[in-house]
Amino acid sequence: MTTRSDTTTALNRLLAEIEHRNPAQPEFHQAAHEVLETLAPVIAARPEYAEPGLVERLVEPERQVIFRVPWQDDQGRVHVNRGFRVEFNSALGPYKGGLRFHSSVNLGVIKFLGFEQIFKNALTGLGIGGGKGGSDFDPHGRSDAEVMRFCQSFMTELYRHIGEHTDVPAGDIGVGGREIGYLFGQYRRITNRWEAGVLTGKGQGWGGSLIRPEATGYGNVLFAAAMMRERGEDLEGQTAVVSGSGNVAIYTIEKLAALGANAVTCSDSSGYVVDEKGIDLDLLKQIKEVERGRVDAYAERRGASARFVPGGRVWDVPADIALPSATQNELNEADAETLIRNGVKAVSEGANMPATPEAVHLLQKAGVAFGPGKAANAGGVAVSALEMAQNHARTSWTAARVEEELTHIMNDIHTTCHETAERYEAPGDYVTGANIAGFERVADAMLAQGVI
Ligand code: NDP
Ligand code: 2IT
Repeated sequence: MTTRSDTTTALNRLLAEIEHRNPAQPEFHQAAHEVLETLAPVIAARPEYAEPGLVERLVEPERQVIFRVPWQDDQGRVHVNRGFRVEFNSALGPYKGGLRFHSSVNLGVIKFLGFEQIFKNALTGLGIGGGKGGSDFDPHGRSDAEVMRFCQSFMTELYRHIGEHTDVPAGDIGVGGREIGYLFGQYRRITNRWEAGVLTGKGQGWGGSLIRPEATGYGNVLFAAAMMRERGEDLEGQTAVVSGSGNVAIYTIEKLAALGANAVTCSDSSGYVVDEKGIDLDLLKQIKEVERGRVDAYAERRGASARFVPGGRVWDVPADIALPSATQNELNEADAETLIRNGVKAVSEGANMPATPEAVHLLQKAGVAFGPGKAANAGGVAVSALEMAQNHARTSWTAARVEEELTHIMNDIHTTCHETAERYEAPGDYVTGANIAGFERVADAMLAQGVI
């Protein structure tokens, strides 16, 4: 019989091996620690999960592709970026996950994101495996023509690795509707196939699903609302701090307003804006989605209620709930202390791994409801899977239908995480609930499919 302490010892040995075999990948180590540290109770309780090699297979990607992406800027200069696609696990369905274009991208970052994606996608219950890709290309300040040439070069290699039944990329940081359009065009040109289901986040009118742009932010607010309900409260009248000002942040702010809460901040890598009257979404969308500008322009144009704090941290602004929606490790221990001191009730992760392990620990210890990204931000990939379903059936659903499905999926994920945490004697611990529930689904499929 395997005891919990034997299991913990074995998992710790595996974590040391992961660090040794994957040097210089701190984000991947962090993600692996965060998941494996919560699995001992389920592995000890269900002996089939202690099968040698199961967890070892789970932490090793099925396939990792790294390629050169050469492209020419508007002055004719040649740039060489690096492209990645990590196909992590396909036990539940085709690899599924976004592409990130950001100067900080490297193999370790893509592996952390791909690893998280396995469990997130399992939690949706929609039959999708886990993968992630991207490039260290920085789209800031690049013209549309430069972005198009980059995307075309990127797809000229990526196309041979993806397909509607194989691997289905989508957007992430630096990849939105514009980039998905260029990528899809090049895929169609090279393959001579109208294969709508090969990418998600497509435009309306050529295979995109209504509500996909909104889905991650809307879903995170629905998850936060479910956590608040569990505490006997709702979002009505609550003040929220939101970081980021991209796709996830914008539709988080929109849904908060729809549910009667007030988001008073947004940010980008230059600093943050605090707006006492609440963020004016029309203005923010104009600056970020149309002009591709910086958040200080928001404060300049909004008038007296708003100010820009260069280089500051949104977590200094007092609020009832916090929704980090920019990037990994953007909310540290000191930020968690500030949030707790200011009386925060819930933190729900729109971004992937935005809170450091020390911050998560502090928040949970203080009794703050904490929604981990792999559960709270699963709405985006869930609606991507609904986009694939619509593409397959050559149909498109109404916005109301997609939103109804999204609401159902987010509530279901919340219930699953909540109940799983209770089952493993960690009531209210959504991190443990999400990790174990996602793990059970993937591990069961891997065991059934043999040693591959
Ligand atoms: P966008 O590119 O649309 O927006 C990213 C925002 O975060 C920008 O405001 C950007 O500011 C800011 N940001 C990015 N990197 C940093 C950094 N290193 N430091 C400070 N600010 C930063 O991306 P998304 O909104 O799509 O993604 C945001 C987060 O949500 C990511 O963690 C992503 O993985 C996650 N996510 C996204 C999903 C989706 O469907 N798009 C689904 C699930 C999770 P700046 O422009 O100055 O860089
Ligand atoms: O992190 C994520 O879940 C995403 N970037 C969305 C992935 C997707 O395939 O829609």
